[in-house]
Amino acid sequence: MQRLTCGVTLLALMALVAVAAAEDDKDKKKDAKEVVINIVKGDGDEGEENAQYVQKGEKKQAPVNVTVGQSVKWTNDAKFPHTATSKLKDKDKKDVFSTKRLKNGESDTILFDDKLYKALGGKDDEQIEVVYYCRIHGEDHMKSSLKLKPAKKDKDK
Ligand SMILES: [Cu+2]
Repeated sequence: MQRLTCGVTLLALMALVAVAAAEDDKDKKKDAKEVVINIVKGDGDEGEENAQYVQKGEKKQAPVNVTVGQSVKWTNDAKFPHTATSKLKDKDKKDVFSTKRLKNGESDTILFDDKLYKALGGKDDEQIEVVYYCRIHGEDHMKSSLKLKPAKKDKDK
């Protein structure tokens, strides 16, 4: 009887582990799809005009790795309105990408697909640096970058 109980317990445990592993995979896939950057107040009295672009889970601004196919979601956690706008402009002098004007608490998401990678100057599967800034406060106050690299190609090609 004791052995039976033991076996059943073991089976239940194995099932739990399997479920936990599956959940883990799901989380990883979700993480892999979207990069989250929070716009937060900078230091000092002029911190609102010198807000920082900080990746979720990080403490300070730094270039953020993005793989082609991922989305980047910018959320404004600061008081003043801000944007995340590509430094690069197209031939009509329009932003290659830009979030909308984000008020406190608002978010905007941009998909960095292959088309956008190429529009940003990407080619030959090279990683590129994508500089962006805040259109409202200017790049002297708010500027950061993404390191955008193509996804690994499938083996069959
Ligand atoms: Cu700003």
